[in-house]
Amino acid sequence: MNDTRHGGDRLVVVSNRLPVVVKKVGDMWTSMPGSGGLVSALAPVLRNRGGIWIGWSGTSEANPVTIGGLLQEAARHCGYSLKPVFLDQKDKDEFYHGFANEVIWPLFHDLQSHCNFAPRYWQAYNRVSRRFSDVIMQNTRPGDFIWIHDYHLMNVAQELRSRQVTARMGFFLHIPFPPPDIYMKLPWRFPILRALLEYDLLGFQTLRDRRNFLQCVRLIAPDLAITGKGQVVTIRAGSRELRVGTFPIGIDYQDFARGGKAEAVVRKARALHEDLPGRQVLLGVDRLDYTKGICHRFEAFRNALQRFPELHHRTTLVQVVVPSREDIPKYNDLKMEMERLVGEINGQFTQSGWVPIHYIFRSLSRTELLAYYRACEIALITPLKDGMNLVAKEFCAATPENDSVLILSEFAGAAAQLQKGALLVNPYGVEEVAETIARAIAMPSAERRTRMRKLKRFVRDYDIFWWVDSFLRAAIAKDLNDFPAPAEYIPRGETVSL
Ligand code: ADQ
Repeated sequence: MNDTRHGGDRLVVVSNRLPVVVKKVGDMWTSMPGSGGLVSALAPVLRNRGGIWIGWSGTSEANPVTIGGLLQEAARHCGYSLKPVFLDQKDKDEFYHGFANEVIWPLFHDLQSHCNFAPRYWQAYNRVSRRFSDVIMQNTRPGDFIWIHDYHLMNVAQELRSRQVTARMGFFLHIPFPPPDIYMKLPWRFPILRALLEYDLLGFQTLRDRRNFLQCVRLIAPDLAITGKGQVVTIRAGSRELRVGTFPIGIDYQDFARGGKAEAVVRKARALHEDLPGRQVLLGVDRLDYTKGICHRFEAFRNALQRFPELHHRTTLVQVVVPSREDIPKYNDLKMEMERLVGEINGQFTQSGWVPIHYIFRSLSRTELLAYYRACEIALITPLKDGMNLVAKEFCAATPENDSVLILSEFAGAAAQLQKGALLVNPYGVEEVAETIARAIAMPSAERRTRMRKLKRFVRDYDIFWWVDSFLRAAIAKDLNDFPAPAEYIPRGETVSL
């Protein structure tokens, strides 16, 4: 183990992807901010704490020297070091596209019919766990806290323990954990459960996910002692003891609340709404993914337009989709299906001066994203299943209090926290969602305000810093303040955000 520049123990974050991705633009390799919920949540937390983030750079083509140089440069701006794990094309195909995205992702979102249980994917999963473990061993020392994230890396603690690593290790699952009748379909169900039991702390988004996990554990080991109640319980497995908790992830509330009021955002939001005069605008913002329920949402909107003609000209759905995993055929099929539906619905209902669906397929800048949160009156967030869904929380933080409504799937983890202020729907119920859209559009201002106040309070009180502190306290009885920035990481001038 090396890197003993600083005294004290460090926070080491390990995730499949680094918060920056290395990409070729023209002839030049360059680094740019990563996207997705995990990066959005963790980047502000680690900033300027002198810790380490270990992960894949997102390319299997650039050479290690190029990647190393770009990451070193990016690290200067974010206040923690970035250590790359190198994956080759075979790993990318079989581990990332294969085991992660064709086995665990669909199964854990209850979509077993989307799974491909190819045995070579499991071999790749273990091979990549070893590769991550190599980099973790090279960059950590016994006093560090190693915090491993998400479904790509469930086996890593077991691999490290087999190499006698004694550092404390925590794991957080950002996606749902399925109920036993679904989980038990997984051909590698027992080794994965056993591997998870090697962590010192396991964190889930909701009580539902933790309950599902504990039910699966009881099936393989009925005599394990599970004690305690509340946010964190304890499992005793022989001489080992591990804690299992629920830690619903939050956002940097103040940053979104402030950002929503910034002058450039307010200006842009006004311009967006001027293009949609006299309308209540519905907003969907999602990564391209079949779990997000985008096609069901379009069908619900079509149903609303059919059954409530008074909505014509009075509402528009703005659907933003961020490109993601496009080289996986299922995702490309989804894109084509979405585009077909948008064309069909717009063809069916468009009239002079009114187009029902505005469809945007690209990543937005932060200013644009905030402007949409601010400009649109109703967020329509209807995943078929979602670990949490940060977009719901970001909308609540950035939108004005007086005039906004959140329609939220009851199968998003966020529903457990936001149920008192949001209108909850079953995303499979096209008619139910259509009626809820009509109800939201007709909702009086006073009710909107009461609901949105509750939502904002919840998102503010349980923000990303609360999440990190409660995880760290349960894991190592420390919080974020116990990881202060070493002098060389305190930035001079403005912090560049990743
Ligand atoms: P994701 O599936 O990526 O995260 P989500 O929680 O909604 O889903 O996060 C998406 C993030 O991407 C948000 O922070 C959002 O701001 C950003 N984003 C969305 N659209 C964008 C756009 N057009 N341009 C730029 N940025 C955009 C996974 C799990 C979730 C869980 C998170 C965190 O699937 O359930 O909430 O991790 O734990």
